[in-house]
Amino acid sequence: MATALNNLSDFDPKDVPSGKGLKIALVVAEWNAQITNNLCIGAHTALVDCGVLEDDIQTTQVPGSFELVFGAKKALEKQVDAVIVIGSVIQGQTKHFDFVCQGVTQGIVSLNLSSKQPVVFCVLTDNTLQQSIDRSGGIHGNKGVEAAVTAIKMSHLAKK
Ligand code: DLZ
Repeated sequence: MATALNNLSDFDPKDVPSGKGLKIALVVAEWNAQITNNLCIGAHTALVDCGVLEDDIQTTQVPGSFELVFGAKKALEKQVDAVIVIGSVIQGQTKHFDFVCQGVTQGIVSLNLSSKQPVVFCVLTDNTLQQSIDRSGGIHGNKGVEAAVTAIKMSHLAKK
């Protein structure tokens, strides 16, 4: 897999278009909060490192990853340049994992097809808690950081 040998979260802000003036919404699921809080911190820090003003970052919490779609829809109504949805779904003993993953993925795809502003997908879908820890500030970096860089790049693309 892509992250097996690489930490993809290292980046130089000089290689990223400026985030100055961009308004970015973070929509964060409360389920697996230990993971989503770290992803949120990673995204927030990277946005600021790229020039986004603290006042231009708005953070909203929703109960679970399934609710990220509605949270993103509401955020898009507020004239933001991009939305990052942050969640962590961890495989359990039932099929709930599959339904939540499918629901949030298809919902975000659908929003991206209908919205002028991008919605960036920062939802970890792991088999174990350790895999999620490794990707939220652990040995495989922090996917929140990568989502922030993606949000800035996509915001610029949306303005073209
Ligand atoms: C119910 C549920 C389960 C079992 N697992 C997770 C999970 O691993 N990660 C997550 O973000 N949310 C989970 N949820 C909650 C659902 O996303 C959703 O909040 C509920 O089904 C209510 O719509």
